[in-house]
Amino acid sequence: MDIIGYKKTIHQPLRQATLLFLVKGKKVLLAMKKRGFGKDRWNGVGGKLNPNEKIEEAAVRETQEEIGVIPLDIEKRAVLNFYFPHNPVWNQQVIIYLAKNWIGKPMESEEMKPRWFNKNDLPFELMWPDDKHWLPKVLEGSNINAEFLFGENDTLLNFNVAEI
Ligand code: 6OG
Repeated sequence: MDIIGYKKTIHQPLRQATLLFLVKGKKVLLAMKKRGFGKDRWNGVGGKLNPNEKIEEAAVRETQEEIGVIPLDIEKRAVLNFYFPHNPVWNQQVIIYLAKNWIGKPMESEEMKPRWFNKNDLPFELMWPDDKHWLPKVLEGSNINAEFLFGENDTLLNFNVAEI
């Protein structure tokens, strides 16, 4: 199964989700997901849109809910399409944002436990397998469009990453 072949079998637009990273100088904030999709992995913060919500509103709301800070001046930096042919309800388009300014101090919630990491020392073995292919580029300043095809057990089968 390749990405082009699988995309031909999909007839509705991908459901959207947000993913936001706070950055401070050489550091980036990741959060350990404590439950649900992506449990036990470090990731940015985000989630699905509520009905009638704009994507930027969802990015801000999810950040506030998950780590208790209100991001200001969010920058859209990547669009990632994820395909899971063995479980298509997981198919999603994730919009990546960075924020350099925010109100409040990151704190733990029921869903996420935040921690600062050096941008050049990220815990990729405890992150989604796609992250190493796009997150360093985004943190260095690139804008990215990418697509990833996953197999069983979150195995990354195929991907395309374009800097735009
Ligand atoms: P909820 O379903 O819990 O939101 N997400 C991914 N993040 C990374 N880094 N890699 C992936 O590869 C991802 N797939 C989804 C989007 C899920 C959160 O996880 C992100 C959302 O922020 C497959 O509401």
